[in-house]
Amino acid sequence: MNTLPKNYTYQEIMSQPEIWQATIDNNFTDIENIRTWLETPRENVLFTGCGSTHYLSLYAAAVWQALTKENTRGLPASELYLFPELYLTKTTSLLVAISRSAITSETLRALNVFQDRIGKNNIAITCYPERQLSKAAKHMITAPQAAEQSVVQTRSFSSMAIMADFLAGIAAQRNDFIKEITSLPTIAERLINNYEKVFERVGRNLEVDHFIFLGSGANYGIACEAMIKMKEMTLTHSEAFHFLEFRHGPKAIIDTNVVVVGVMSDSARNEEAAVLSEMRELGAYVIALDDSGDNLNADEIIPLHSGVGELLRGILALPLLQLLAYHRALAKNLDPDHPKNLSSVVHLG
Ligand code: F1P
Repeated sequence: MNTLPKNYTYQEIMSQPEIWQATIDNNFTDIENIRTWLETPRENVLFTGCGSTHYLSLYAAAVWQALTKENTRGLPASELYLFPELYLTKTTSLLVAISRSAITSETLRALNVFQDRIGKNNIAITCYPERQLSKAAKHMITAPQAAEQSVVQTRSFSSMAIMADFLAGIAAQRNDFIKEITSLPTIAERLINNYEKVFERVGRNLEVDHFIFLGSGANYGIACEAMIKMKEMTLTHSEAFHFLEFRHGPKAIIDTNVVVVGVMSDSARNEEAAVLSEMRELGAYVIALDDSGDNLNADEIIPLHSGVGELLRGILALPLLQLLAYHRALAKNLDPDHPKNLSSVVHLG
């Protein structure tokens, strides 16, 4: 182990395959019990969190709606407790509150407002089963082993995403989807072994000073998470967009100092590939994470060869996008465990 860097973040990123497996082993035998939590009919479903877990809520809500066909949205916890009338409806029937720490003030307040105004079903997804959010929620699904020492969420984010996908698979009675989730640890191990060097090389190139992460559909939440990892760990300007939205103005910043990373879907692959090709022609350094990797105009093509559907591809991209930020942090002599200005939890008075 003495070959590993001394910081926590690297070890936590690299441990994701085994931590995902532990998360699956600890939770995926509980299907029948969890099925009793998911009362029907459900009409409007909300996912919420803060920072990384807000972005996780965007991803999880997209997966839930794609599988269940229920009207589902993800939103920041601050929005839910400060402007409940904008988000709660007469038929809102479930809140899933996501928080690594289970003590973020905004998320606790959002759950409280939901329970007061809706009084319906709610589930916490977290790494700390013994803390406030877990105790206040009606149900919880947890991954204690995924918690980090680092301020930066890496394996906790991806493990909580796996638990959210598991819930969606149960809600939609999609055992095939749940089975696909169980294949993720082995695929991630292969991808990390095969491609860490690519993301280390790009991360260490300090002539780059701007990162753009593109993701559409369920991958937009993943693109947002990659963006915040780059910001938190490396203090570099980074942004996330839906693929085709990037053409509508933001592409003005494209130049040879910009890296564009695309997390590709199947549904919109052709349109997404066209955006990446255009940005490369404008001078950007383009990285495409795609299942086949065929016929793409990019500087780096990462064929995931996952064999899983597009709703799970973003989780497989996460360790590599975390490594991109991690290696850039080291190249900039920054401490990835303790990002400037940040703490692990935001407590409000
Ligand atoms: C939420 C959060 C993190 C962020 C930072 C501060 O934490 O905003 O997303 O990266 O660590 O806290 P949590 O509610 O998921 O514990």
